[in-house]
Amino acid sequence: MANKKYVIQALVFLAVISTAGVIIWKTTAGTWKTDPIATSRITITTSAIQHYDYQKDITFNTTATGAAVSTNQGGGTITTGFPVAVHINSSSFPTAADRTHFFNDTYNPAGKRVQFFDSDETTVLNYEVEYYSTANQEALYWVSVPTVTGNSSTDKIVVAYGNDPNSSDQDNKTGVWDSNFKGVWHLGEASTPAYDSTINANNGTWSGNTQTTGQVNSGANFNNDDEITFSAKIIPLGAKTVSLWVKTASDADGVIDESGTASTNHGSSFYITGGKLYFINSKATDGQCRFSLPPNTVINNNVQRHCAYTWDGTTNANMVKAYTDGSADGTGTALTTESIAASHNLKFGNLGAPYATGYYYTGIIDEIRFSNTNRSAGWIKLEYYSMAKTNFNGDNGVSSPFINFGSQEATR
Ligand SMILES: [Ca+2]
Ligand SMILES: [Ca+2]
Ligand SMILES: [Ca+2]
Repeated sequence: MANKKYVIQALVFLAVISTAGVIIWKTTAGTWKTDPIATSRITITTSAIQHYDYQKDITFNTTATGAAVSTNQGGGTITTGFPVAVHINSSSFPTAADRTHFFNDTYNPAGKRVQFFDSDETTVLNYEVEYYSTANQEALYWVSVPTVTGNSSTDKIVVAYGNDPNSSDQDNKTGVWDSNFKGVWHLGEASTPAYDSTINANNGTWSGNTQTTGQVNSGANFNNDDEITFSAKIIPLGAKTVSLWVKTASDADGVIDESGTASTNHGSSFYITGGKLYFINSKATDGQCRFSLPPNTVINNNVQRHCAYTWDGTTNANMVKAYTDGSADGTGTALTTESIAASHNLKFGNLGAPYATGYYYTGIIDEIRFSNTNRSAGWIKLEYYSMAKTNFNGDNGVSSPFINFGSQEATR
């Protein structure tokens, strides 16, 4: 970033001495370009879209034919944006020559030299690279979109590539996940640690798990004796959202846990019984359930399911909510509020001690997220649709696309 500032200052100086002139440069495609915004040079950075060779629109459809979300999601600034999964492959980049421009080891090493812009083609968007392979010509980016407009088919961002005007990595993963996110685990690793992409860096320890195809890039496989453990209690107290993808091989046992079932245990558990992934929260005072919410939907084994749970932290009626595959799927009411930390440090794939024996999960888990706020129904629906078509084994049978990729264009 220091280098970038230095270059920006140099360009500001350049503007002072050349205000009467027209700035031109030669692109890597071999054509000369003039600077269309030379008169506002003070705002330009070296990552201005004109400094790349190619651009492609990424358009969001939140109308009834897409994600069917009527309200705006995200905030007005980059740091409170909505994270969208952008999957670059032969589907989104169907032309082989276009993929060659994107997957270019000179201009885009490790996938971190491209730039995402808002629709104004000026506002730079934060992004995280979860996966990038030149050999496979496939990549998975998380891009923070300032606002995804409800009931719109024209809202878009732009990816710019070809050329490397900054000669420095442009990714900024902690800028993608806003301060409401308290943990985001992509589970794309093959071994310890299980990285948390948020600024909190709550990384976990793999124990026996193997990497496998998940819903979004890789996920973690659990075969009834594996777990990912943490050295802290991480599920937020009170208002919270917990979401994940599961593809079960068995219809029972602990998926996420900071609690147990004994009278002295308290905190949140996510536990499958009877084929339903319950959200259970127990009280510190007597260990009894504050609430126990089963979704309406039975999770069928061997099917990717997006499961999300929210609680506003109050005892108001029906403010504990379950969502399955982006749709409302049951509510509950908390008996009391929550003010005491959970009994056990966080675990994925098992219940906390003393219940570690016999309560292991069997199946795949991917993309676990914790937030310290109860996300809206629209937010959760968009999370589902943003991720539903990123399955590296196919597109999950989702028939109403949220993301559409335009054709490659020379930068304007
Ligand atoms: Ca993943
Ligand atoms: Ca095992
Ligand atoms: Ca089990």
